[in-house]
Amino acid sequence: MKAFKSLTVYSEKAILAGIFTEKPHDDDDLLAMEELQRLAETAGARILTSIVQNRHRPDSATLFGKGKVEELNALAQSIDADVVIFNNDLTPAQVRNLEEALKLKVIDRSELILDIFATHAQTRQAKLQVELAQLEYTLPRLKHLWTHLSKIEGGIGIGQRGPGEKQLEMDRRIARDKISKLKNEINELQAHKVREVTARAENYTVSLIGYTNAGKSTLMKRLTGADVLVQDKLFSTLDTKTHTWQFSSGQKVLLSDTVGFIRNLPHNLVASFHATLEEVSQADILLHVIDVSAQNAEMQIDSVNAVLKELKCLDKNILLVFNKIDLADDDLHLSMLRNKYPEAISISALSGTGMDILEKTVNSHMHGKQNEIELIVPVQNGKLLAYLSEKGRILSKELKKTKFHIRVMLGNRDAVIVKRMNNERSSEGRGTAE
Ligand SMILES: Nc1nc2c(ncn2[C@@H]2O[C@H](COP(=O)(O)OP(=O)(O)OP(=O)(O)O)[C@@H](O)[C@H]2O)c(=O)[nH]1
Ligand SMILES: [Mg+2]
Repeated sequence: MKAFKSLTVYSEKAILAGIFTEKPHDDDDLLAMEELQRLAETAGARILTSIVQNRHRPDSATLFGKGKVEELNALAQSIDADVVIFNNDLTPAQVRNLEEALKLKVIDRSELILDIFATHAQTRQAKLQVELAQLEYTLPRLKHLWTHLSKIEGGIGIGQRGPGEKQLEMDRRIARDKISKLKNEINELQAHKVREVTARAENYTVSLIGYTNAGKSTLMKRLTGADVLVQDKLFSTLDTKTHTWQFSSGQKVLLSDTVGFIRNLPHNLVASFHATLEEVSQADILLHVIDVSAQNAEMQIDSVNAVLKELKCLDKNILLVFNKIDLADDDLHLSMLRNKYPEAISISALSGTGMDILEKTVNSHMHGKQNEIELIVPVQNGKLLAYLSEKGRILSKELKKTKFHIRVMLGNRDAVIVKRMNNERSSEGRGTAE
């Protein structure tokens, strides 16, 4: 795949560009451009300036209108830019047309995010997942890259297959093979991780989720003492790390840190990180960490909920955690958020404020939703015993003659199921409930 252009914008001189389709554009548009700037800075680009256009319908060939492309061209030449980064998603044809018109590298927000993920990936699994996302992103674009090349080579006759076309087929096959290999390898790594976590299944699991830069890793560090990477950059954490969080009562739970979310997260990335995010769907409680000092905290909450919906996690036990309250000097904004989300817990992961309330709330949720049940189960009832160890937290298990005496913590629904399973057996004269 020689036709790949270099993705990285590290130390390149960049112009940020965006199109606002709403007239007049609102604060959210401006905040989106600010976010693009933070993303570009995180990727290491040197931002020279930005250019926006209000246009109800983006141009299908070049996104910007003709006049605006000319203006951008003149601007890029006068300040000697290396790359233009668009906030809007570009079609492969738009990228090609803009690159031809500007004689510059052009990338969109999704590519920029892929670039950041590629440079931040540390673990083998994160690296494989990023590679998968990049390949999935490039596969539909290969056609355009090779058609482009064939034209340069003099075009292809009707019914005749040019070198570009043959190469395209080969590249597609190579890319598809690579994609399925990567998927297999990622699934194997994830299965290994899940086995490790299941081995500790008697523990409760809590996952930290939230918009990128909300302070998840800072909270992880504060609660578990783990030495995790914290920085004022987007997407610092790309893989799940699990550490033990010990309550003041001595009780222990497993706490996982995860990759941050962002609005319009490129679909390829969500799909590629599915394995990592699966841990989120298996957690008993999700702590949704929110940076209340961000002006667009509500949009961030909605974006996180959109990803949770995609992961089918919205019906999970989710606690909202307002973080960075030490920074929230806009009382009005904070009280508006508190009115809207009265159940949220306010903390500062940095200073430690609110850790006791957070611990108490998690603790009461753990027990509030759980039931302690005692059962007498015949050793032959393998199905029920397997169900108990999968769904419950076994507190004690004692074999008396041919029956296990078990005390187990179970959620409401599982408690009903287990009692029914045990009653079915006892009606056959082989088991007894409580
Ligand atoms: N003032 C203040 N800063 C905080 C607080 N919590 C986190 N930060 C800062 O916010 C920035 C991001 O923190 P991280 O913990 O890396 O955020 P994250 O959610 O893990 O971010 P990603 O992994 O990049 O998605 C860092 O500069 C932290 O020092 C807080 O309670 N108060
Ligand atoms: Mg982090």
